Amino acid sequence: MRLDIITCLPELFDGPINQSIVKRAQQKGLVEIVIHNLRDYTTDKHNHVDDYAFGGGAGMVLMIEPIDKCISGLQSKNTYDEVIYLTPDGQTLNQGMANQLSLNENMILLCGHYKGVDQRVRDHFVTKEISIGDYVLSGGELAAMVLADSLIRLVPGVLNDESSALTDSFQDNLLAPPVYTRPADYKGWKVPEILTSGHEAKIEQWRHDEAVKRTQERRPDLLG
Ligand code: 6GU
Repeated sequence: MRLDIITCLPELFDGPINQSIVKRAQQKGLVEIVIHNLRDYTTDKHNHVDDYAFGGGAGMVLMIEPIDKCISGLQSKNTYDEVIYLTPDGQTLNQGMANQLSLNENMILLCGHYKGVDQRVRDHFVTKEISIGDYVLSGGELAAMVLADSLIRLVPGVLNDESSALTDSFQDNLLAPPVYTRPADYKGWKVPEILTSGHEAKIEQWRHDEAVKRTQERRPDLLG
């Protein structure tokens, strides 16, 4: 999977996206993340990426020209399955969307900022608009990192067996069951006996029952 991320704050991507699982995925050659600084695609001498909104009002709007130059340049070299714009008025990300998107090979992620991007970018370049929840962030960068992480861990070979994506919360619309590790008795707080019984089928049944119970208690909306 290759992700081309377009941003006017490239330094933000020096952080979490280069750590841990995502870092290992890149080192293994399973995933390539390329950050593009919008400022590198400006044509004016002050390298402006944004301007005042036509019609007035507070907040700057990202201009179409640098975005066009960046996206068109990428599309002339590679074919992309999606051009995703991260925006609070997009479709709310969930595990089902992450599963589907993880099947794609190449995607462009466009991070909005300030008051967003010129609507013509959305009309003519963007194929999908995604939000990561009903709250407002200062820009699309954190949302792009959240989306990227949720996709990368689903790429075959990225996770080792012990962190299998199949048993995560939200797979099968169920929350994950409780987990325990040694010691089996800590200050009298005991691990459920079934988990140390060695009875595999019973343990699977217990985990499923606990997952359903937890989902009923915390997220009945997931059960429909
Ligand atoms: Cl994708 N962008 C911004 N700016 N805020 C958000 C968001 C995205 N998703 C939730 N809040």
